[in-house]
Amino acid sequence: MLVEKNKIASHNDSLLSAHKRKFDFSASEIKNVDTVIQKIIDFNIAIPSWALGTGGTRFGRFSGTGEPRSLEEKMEDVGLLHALNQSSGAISLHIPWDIPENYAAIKKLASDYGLQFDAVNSNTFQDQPNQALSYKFGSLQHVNKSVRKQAIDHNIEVIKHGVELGSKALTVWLSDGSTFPGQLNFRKAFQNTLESLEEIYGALPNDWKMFVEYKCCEPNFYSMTVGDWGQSLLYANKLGNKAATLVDLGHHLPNANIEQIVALLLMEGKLGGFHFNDSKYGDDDLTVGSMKPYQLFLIFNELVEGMDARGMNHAKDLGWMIDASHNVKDPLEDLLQSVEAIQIAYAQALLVDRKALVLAQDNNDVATAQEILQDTFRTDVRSIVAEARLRSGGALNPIQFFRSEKIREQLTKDRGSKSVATGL
Ligand SMILES: [Mn+2]
Repeated sequence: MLVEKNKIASHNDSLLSAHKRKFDFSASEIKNVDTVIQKIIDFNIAIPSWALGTGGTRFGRFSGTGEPRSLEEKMEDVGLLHALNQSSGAISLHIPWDIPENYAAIKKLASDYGLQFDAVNSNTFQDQPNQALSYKFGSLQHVNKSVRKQAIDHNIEVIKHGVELGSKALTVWLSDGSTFPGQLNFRKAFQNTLESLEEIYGALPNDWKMFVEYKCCEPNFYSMTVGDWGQSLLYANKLGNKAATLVDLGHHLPNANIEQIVALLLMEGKLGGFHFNDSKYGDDDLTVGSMKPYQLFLIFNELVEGMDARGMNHAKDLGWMIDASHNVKDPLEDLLQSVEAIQIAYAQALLVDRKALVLAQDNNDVATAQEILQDTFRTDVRSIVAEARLRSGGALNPIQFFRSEKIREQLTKDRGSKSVATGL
């Protein structure tokens, strides 16, 4: 389903005068507002193919309606999001849930929707039907070489799919670890994993990156073989220039200072990409910015400062992706909220008075440093983000448009009320 441009235009017309009032006020307070808006326009966030259906918990899954039944329909959904916000112009595929049957047709569909293919994701955290060997006791770390080989081959196959589609990165997230003390020799598990990753790394094309994602716990509850940024960085450093750490906001122990992790990884040139979500207790996979918006802003503050210090392009030099699961909300509405939360935090980070902050830091003026950050965080930039959407052809209020145009109802009519997104 393609959103008609004239419908977005009439939606925007109906909201224009109220928007203009708010925008003129906000813009008058911001230096170089057009530069800020252009940076927001350039900044796209990839949508993972698994976030388009209703997720579930280990207790149950309560499906929505009109969920995408195929890769083509998942792309249709991302195309819808991108049409509304003009900032979701990439999809991240999960193999084997989304194996393309016809590369040319899928690439044509992507270009019809204005989408790129972001990082491809491998899956050795579950067994697939007809799989020869089980990952019950790990994959790349496994004590049995043949299991490791099977997992390595899978990752290389994922790279091949990505090459056909024009992806430039492989994200490896491992559920490997142990659940009870004594189950695993940590050093052997690390070395097996490193050797396996080296083989996968060897199959990466020259212009590709490998993102090593870490997670503190779950599904293993005693040790994770890539459990934190230190372990991920060890692997990435040993692997080489094409390997980097991927930070998923939900994969830390409670109260971890994620902004500091981000700052140091960036300093080392080893931050590869981001998985955005939010959480209160663990890997809750909640809507970005719904729990800890100040933390999100502080992370973006480090990202902008650190990327500028290295002369990096904000939009292109790191991988930006949402990684969330929607148990009670419409996935598309949730993703629209998530993208907007990211844009707000990014816009605010662009507004931080860097010179004043450095001066305050150099003078140990703690109160001023705090004032600078909090004052920026409390600045309402929603109309600036809306203006970026307006200028790039998106909707001033994507969720309002989604509802008033009855998009979910139309998808339900097309796909049925009992469709289940593949892979979940
Ligand atoms: Mn993730």
